[in-house]
Amino acid sequence: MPEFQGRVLWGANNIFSVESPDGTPVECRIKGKQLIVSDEYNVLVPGDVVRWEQAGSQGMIVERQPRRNVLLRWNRKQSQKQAFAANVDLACCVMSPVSPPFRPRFVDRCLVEADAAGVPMVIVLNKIDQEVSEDTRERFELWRTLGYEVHEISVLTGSGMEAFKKRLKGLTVLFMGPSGVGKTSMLNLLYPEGNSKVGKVSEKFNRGIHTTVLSRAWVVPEFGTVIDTPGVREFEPAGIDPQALAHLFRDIAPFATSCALYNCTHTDEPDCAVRRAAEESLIHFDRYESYLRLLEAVQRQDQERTDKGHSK
Ligand SMILES: Nc1nc2c(ncn2[C@@H]2O[C@H](COP(=O)(O)OP(=O)(O)OP(=O)(O)O)[C@@H](O)[C@H]2O)c(=O)[nH]1
Ligand SMILES: [Mg+2]
Ligand SMILES: [Zn+2]
Repeated sequence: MPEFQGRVLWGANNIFSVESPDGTPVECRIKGKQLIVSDEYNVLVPGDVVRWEQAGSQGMIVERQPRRNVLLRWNRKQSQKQAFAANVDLACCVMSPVSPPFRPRFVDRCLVEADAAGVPMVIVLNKIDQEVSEDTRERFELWRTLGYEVHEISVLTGSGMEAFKKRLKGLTVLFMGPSGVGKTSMLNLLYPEGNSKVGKVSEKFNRGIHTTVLSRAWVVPEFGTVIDTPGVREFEPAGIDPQALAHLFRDIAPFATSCALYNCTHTDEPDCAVRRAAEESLIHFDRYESYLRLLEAVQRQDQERTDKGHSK
């Protein structure tokens, strides 16, 4: 039986669109039960590389190749971690300044997941044709000083697009962020032929209306691959050990390392070096707040996972 290897572009209801050797997508199903892994909510995600056999006009997926990296989020409904993209060269956390509103803690969480997964991440501020507040500017400055790359763009006016395009060229990139920030608009600018649907921002609630419903990889000829994902209301990184969390905040890590207390959670322990640094403003109060809230989330995940009998 002829056998091939290709990337998963998207999947729905256990049918997957997989790249064939000539680039055209082939509809594939998973052969038997061999790919079912008990603790995974999503066995195959955009970017996964699979081996598949030709079966008439369709394909049968027989194996998932080892992943170079995988991005995870916590699925609260299922109390389980959920992969949403694999083998990504560059992840973009996309924000807008006012409509929908800028959400620094959302960005902090994306950065933590990307660092934990070993995926380089850039922060993209789209819609800079809109007013950018001083507070927002300050937060972006802070990320820059922490070594994170920032791109300020506007799909509407084209501002910053040339440098941004240059940065993405030749890569498999992922767009993630809240609904309505313009992820699909960015994709459409790079690949108008894809004709992807763009939605409006609700005037009443000042947030997106969840236009994109499926994570999907788009192969953009002579450019690269873009994985566009549905906007999420909340983003919770998954698979992170609460003890390791402080080390994933670049500005908190040095203090966590020097914290004399064994197993310190850096919350309310006396003599905690992190807490002291936050009180002395050596750590930005908002970043420390991000840490505290995320710590609660990953501790809660641990509990939910145990209750459900899932392993780590
Ligand atoms: N002012 C302004 N509006 C923009 C810009 N880019 C996108 N938009 C608008 O923002 C709205 C939402 O865009 P989408 O591309 O659908 O947003 P999304 O992030 O893909 O949203 P979901 O698919 O729901 O996650 C649309 O009305 C776009 O026209 C920009 O640079 N400036
Ligand atoms: Mg979209
Ligand atoms: Zn401490």
